[in-house]
Amino acid sequence: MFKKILIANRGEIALRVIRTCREMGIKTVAVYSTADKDSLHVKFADEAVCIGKPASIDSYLNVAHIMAAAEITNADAIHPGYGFLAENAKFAKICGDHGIKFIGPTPDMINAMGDKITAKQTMIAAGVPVVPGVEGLLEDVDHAKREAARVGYPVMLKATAGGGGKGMRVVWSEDEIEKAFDGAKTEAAAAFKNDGIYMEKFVEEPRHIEIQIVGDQFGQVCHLSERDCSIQRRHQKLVEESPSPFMTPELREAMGNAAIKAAASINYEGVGTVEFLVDKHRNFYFMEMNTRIQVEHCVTEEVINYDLIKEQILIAAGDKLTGKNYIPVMHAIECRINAEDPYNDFRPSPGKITVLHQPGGHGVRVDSHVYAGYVIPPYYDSMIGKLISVAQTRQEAIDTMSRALSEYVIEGIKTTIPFHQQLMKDPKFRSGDFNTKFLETFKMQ
Ligand code: MV4
Repeated sequence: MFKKILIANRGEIALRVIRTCREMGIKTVAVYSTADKDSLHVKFADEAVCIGKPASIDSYLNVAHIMAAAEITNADAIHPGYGFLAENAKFAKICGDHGIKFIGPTPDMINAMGDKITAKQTMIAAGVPVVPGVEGLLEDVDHAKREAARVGYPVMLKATAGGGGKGMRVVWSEDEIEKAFDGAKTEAAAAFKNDGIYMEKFVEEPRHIEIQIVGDQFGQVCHLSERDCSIQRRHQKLVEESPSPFMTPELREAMGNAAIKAAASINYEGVGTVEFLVDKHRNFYFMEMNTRIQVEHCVTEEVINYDLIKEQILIAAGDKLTGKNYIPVMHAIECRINAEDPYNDFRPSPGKITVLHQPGGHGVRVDSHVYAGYVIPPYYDSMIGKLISVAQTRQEAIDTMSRALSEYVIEGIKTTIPFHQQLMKDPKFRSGDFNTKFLETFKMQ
């Protein structure tokens, strides 16, 4: 087992990893930017090393500084968390080259899923359902026009280096395609330095349902059931839950098996998530695979009673899986608490938290790095915590969430708490009748 893990991240996920390490008797090293010197992850780790100025590029993305911190503290593994370097194959390779275990998949596995066309071709070969469309890149506008006529409008143009909505366009008819193709290409080139575009049939009003998987170093892959992440705004998830209100035992079995096939086809090692689009007829299609721990991993932990960070560490150290898949025995909901103003187009609201009271009690979990007096820096994402409710049924989990939200006091900044309070009362949300378009028409009262 590892003796000392460096956490190449900040905020709540750094704290989350430190907590499990402490339970496992593993020493921890925090790294931090000058903007984060007063952060809890710095205080709670056994050691802490400053790795640079506030901008991510100078600190949490600065590979040389992070490797130097690992060498001087004698860390034998690095946990990347999510975001920053978590899906950076070059960083995973550099860790290996320095004899430091990267807690996650190998560089080859990260690359296989990082390029979306490659990933889709791998899925087709593995027998995982994908959205019908064109295999490979679109050469030019004329090629796009010919293929769109064959696939049938509406179609979607996507960036092969994309994910998260950048370089993506819906095209409803031929007269729109030239502008959409050029726009997607320009946007992809600017965002990813890769302007490769491909085409799919547009799936209307889909749900976003993802399957958590885990694979060991010996080729065994298991699934840990689904999370419904359909409550998103501009590709930012705001609420996740498990089980999905749209799930059936048959669909779970089929999607679970597809996710296992997807991961097993690349001999996947570590925890990962296979994202699917699910249409109203319960047809499901591979969308992409995330080769990291995700923000919303907690809802899975709560419904199957399983520490996913501990599992990541055990697998990285060479433990074998039992081969068992897990089905939810509870219902969990996660609300992302962001320093944003929901009455003002979710505008970021960094600054000092003057008063803080976090909820507690039966069925409530808070994963957060903030405290009274903490100043939220403007340099990073605006998530300041996650509130998770757990109960035997969905209705009870919603009621527990409403109660917990009503106890949450954060003064000095604006937060997404009022949004979540309103959502928990929404009849459509309460009935489970929602898809990825739900928030487009949601209005704050
Ligand atoms: C789609 C789609 C409909 N049809 N692909 C959004 C992010 C990127 N990973 C893929 N996305 C989508 N791909 C086809 N063929 C609709 C979306 C989409 C979406 C997906 C999941 C959650 C929220 C979304 C919001 C808008 C569009």
